[in-house]
Amino acid sequence: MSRISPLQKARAAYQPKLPAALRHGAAVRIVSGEATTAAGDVEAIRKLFAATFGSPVVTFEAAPGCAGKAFNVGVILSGGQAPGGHNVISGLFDGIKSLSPAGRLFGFLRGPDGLVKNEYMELDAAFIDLYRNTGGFDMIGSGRTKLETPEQFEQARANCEALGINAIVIIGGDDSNTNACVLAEYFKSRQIPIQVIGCPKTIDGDLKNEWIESSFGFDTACRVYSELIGNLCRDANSAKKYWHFIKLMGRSASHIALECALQTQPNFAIISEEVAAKKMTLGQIVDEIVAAVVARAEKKCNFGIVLIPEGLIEFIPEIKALIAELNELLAANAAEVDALDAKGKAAFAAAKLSADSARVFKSLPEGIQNQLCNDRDPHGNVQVSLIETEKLLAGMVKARLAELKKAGKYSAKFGTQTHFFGYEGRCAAPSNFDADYCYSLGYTAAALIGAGCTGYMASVRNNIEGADKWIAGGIPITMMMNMERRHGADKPVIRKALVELDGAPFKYFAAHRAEWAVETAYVYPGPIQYFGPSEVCDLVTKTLSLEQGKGI
Ligand code: FBP
Repeated sequence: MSRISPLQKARAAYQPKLPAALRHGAAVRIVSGEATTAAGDVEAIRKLFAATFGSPVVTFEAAPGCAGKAFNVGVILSGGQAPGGHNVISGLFDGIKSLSPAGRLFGFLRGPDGLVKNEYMELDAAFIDLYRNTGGFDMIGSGRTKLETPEQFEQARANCEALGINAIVIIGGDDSNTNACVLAEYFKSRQIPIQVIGCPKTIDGDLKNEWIESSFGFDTACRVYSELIGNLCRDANSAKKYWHFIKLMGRSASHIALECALQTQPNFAIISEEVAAKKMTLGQIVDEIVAAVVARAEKKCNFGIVLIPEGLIEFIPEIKALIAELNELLAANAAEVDALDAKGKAAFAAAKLSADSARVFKSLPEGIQNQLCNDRDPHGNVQVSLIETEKLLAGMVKARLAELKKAGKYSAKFGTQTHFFGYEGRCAAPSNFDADYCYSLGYTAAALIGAGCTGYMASVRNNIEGADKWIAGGIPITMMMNMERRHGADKPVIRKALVELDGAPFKYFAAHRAEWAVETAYVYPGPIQYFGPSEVCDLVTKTLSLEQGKGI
């Protein structure tokens, strides 16, 4: 790293805060709760995880002067980038060293692949110092390889044994933590002395439950998007000539869209989970946006902001059915379809689809019809996340307004701009919250390793309070699992958290959205503040604040 920015230099000196129980090091006193079960399908989970099932939730108490033993630990970053990953590794490093200075940390390179292929580097103090409080996963890289086969587990065992590694820490989302649990079970059931600990990562915010209040990176990513949305709100309100349609990353769940709506108060925000619950059609969504545009036009406000969650398309029942039919149809006629040009493929689909799906397909703009037929993954499935829903909705709203104009029911001008915010936020320098939270998660992982735990996820709770009041400990991963149908088979998985329509964050949004639709009630959050008064630097998300019963 040759040249660093002044902010990065100043930020390197930031000392993340730790929960009180970890202030004296990662050698802690363990407080064990009751034996646990599973989130669902208890008997099936018990059977599949006979060695690790039922472990108690553990929390820590400080044990000043207590010494630990030397651990060699391997760490993996898994899946999409999320701000704070480097701080999890720094916290883990410092925690291991607090147990014993002889402890060593190895980083497996480019994700789970590194563990299987034995591609690694030892992480020493000087190297760790280069990455403290920085964004990104470039320290050791990440990857999306799934760790799930016995062959991979055997490779992992052999590679760990060769390096003298006693524990593996997997930093990942719900799937990666599910795999961490399967790996822990594999080792424990065979008396292989390698512990496995998971850490909850993903900007999507969908890895959370009673014990994991949020996944790391969600806070920072939402702040970056909200800053950008706030800037667009201000631009819209200044120029008064555009409606901005903004798609936000987040895969299936709409947590990011909801949090950004709570931070910026846009004119319209779609929450996919509500669309699915109300079985809304694309036409109904368009109608609702049109109603807001018309209402604002009556107040001479021919501008606005619409937030769209990345996963929306799959939550619209009629589009979900269309995509499923298209997947079957195009796969079954692959040879014939492949020989056609883009237009020909769309015509083929329109002719062969069921009447309902053909109607929906024909109602879509030509560009989207082409995307549905042409942009397919190696398995032949539509690549839903590539569909430009922001352009789709902007185009459909425009077409509907043109009809209204013809009918003499609307006379204003309607200009649009479209945006997609996703990658912009995934590698931002972690906010104070994420810097502290991630460092604490890494340190907690070290404490769990020191206490001999395996099959646990590091948990740092009570995040609404200052870090000294945070509760650090470990949650048995089996406790978060249930059985779900995946690729034609029943699999044990961590239950994904979607936006709850009876949860406080959605209720707050629902109670205010009618006013935000018509009024110009924007809030401009501005950029993340790393230095300055605590009330602007040490914030938590609105989602967390509302979920924990505090106002916003
Ligand atoms: P994770 O679930 O692995 O944390 O990934 C988050 C995410 O940023 C999603 O929001 C997005 O849909 C996806 O990754 C994009 O993946 P890719 O980096 O492969 O384009």
